[in-house]
Amino acid sequence: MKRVLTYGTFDLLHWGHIRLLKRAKSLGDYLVVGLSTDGFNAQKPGKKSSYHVYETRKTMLESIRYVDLVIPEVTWEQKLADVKKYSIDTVVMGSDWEGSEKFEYLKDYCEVLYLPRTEGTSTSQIRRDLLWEAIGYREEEEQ
Ligand code: C2G
Repeated sequence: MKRVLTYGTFDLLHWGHIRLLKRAKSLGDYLVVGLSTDGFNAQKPGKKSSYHVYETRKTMLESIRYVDLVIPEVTWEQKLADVKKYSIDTVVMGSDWEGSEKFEYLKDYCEVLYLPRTEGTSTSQIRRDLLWEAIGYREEEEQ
């Protein structure tokens, strides 16, 4: 039983998230997702507060066929404890995390893999697109 672990906020769940989870699961038999809590997100530099609260994001992730367990991510430092507690063989992240010291140190304890990000989509892109659409809509209304 090969066990895989990944982390993220997974807000406004989109195709990039689903592809990451699908590829992560294909690397093993059991996928654990460390889901950033609202409090932890508040500590991430430059991260807006998520649209969906933790419980909503957790419920959405648990409904995805590739996900076997969702655990809270409350600190940057919990990863090694998670790897040991859940007997993780492989930690997987998107390539935007490639080489990050937040993950590289885990290589002494398990495999660490970075998978190419899905281009053209992101939570912030979705937010921007919806905002512009709303602005455009309002301009049409005022004309
Ligand atoms: N991702 C992706 N393609 C996208 C967007 C995201 O492959 N277009 C991947 C990210 O690389 C990450 C995962 O999907 O591996 C979750 O993305 P986020 O929710 O944005 O996670 P992030 O805010 O980077 O939090 O301790 C690690 C952090 O919790 C990761």
